Amino acid sequence: MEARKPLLRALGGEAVWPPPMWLMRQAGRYLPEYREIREKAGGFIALCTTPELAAEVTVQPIRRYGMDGAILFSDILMVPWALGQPLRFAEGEGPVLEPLRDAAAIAALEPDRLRDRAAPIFDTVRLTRVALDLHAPKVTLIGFAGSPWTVAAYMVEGHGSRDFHVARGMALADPGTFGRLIRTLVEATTDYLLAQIEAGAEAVMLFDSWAGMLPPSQFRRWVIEPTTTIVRNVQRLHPSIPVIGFPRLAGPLIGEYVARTGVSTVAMDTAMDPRFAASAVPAGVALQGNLDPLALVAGGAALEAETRQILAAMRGRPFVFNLGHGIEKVTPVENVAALVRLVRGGG
Ligand code: 1CP
Repeated sequence: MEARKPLLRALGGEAVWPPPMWLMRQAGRYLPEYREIREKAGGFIALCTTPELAAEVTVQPIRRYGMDGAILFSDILMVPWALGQPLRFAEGEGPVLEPLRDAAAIAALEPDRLRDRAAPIFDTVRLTRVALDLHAPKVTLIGFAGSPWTVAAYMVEGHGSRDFHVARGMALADPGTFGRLIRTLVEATTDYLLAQIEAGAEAVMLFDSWAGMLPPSQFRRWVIEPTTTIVRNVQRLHPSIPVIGFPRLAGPLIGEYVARTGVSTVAMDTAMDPRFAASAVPAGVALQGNLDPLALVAGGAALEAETRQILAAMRGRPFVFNLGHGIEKVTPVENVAALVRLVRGGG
């Protein structure tokens, strides 16, 4: 029964066609039903930590579009929050953390308290799984976390940034201190993903949105090595749970990333040529991606042409259709419906 879910089959290395699909940030502000619940919750953290509301938002895109995957509604920055770093989501400004700049601040993080603080997030996973088993038994529940490099970049910088100068500077100038933060995050992220799996997540994804700003030596040290440890930790206890890696803008390092980390599936970003990825990654490893979110905003002929090109490149191999980055807030809901019809048609 489990193994028959199309998304799990593809993540497990089967060439399912038409490919299963879901979209990064498929729950969110482009959906009127999301905006309604967000309003009701008050704030973003309140929404992420109120299991009934977060579970409702997680299933909204399933109800509206019938996606193959439901991704837990939460945020990569809920791990720093659960480690005790003050976090707020300012309206129209994105996340704001109290920046972490020295060894003392890193030593004050509390990995021992993560499971306690993040308990409502694991309850969301449990509630969502019950709802899916009941109403959408073919849908796979995906848990997630940010990868240590990307999460550390936000923790050090304190907010989003075009180039994360402070974090990259610390990684180069004081690798001992930065390494300590990364080790804390490896431990915390492992624990956080294991708890999601224990609560019912059937696959997990590691978002490394800022992987591509590092030079190769730093990419190996801060992206590949920590990811490898987390994947090994998860697979040791849960060998059948697929792990999806998203090393955004890794470019030609995508092959090395897959070979060394042992991820089951690699998510391609918008800039990645799917034909290159197919040649760089072993045929048994699934690829996921990578429609330009702006093609989904544009709709019409552009959406159709871009979608068909990806489908043609991926036909015959294990593949999950997705975007190359998160859905844009201005995406018309009817364009998402048109995309689902296109992908279900198989190109
Ligand atoms: O007010 C709101 O509604 C806040 C907008 C929002 C939403 C809907 C944020 C703030 N996070 C989320 C949800 C979210 N974030 C999900 C939910 C599940 C789904 O996909 O439907 C996921 C998987 C994330 C992951 C995430 N958060 C990433 C990795 C993926 C990516 O887009 O690169 C990153 C980098 C973040 C940080 C973050 N959280 C929110 C914002 C606006 C940002 C980006 C901040 C920045 O760099 O400027």
